[in-house]
Amino acid sequence: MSITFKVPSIACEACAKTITKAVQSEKPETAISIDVSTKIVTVETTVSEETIRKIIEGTGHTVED
Ligand SMILES: [Cu+2]
Repeated sequence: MSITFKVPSIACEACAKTITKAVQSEKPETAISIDVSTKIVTVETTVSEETIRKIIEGTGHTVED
């Protein structure tokens, strides 16, 4: 399942790396790509949207509804 999130607090490549690392350390089977310019996070995963959202929020970033 492919899910996209808008994360307006992503400002640079380091933010993207932080989020990528957090998601992949908790859910290693998840493929994640982040477009820093559009602040769109795309994940390919079997876990729920809510789970991924919580991981992203756990890094201090804000996911737009
Ligand atoms: Cu940053």
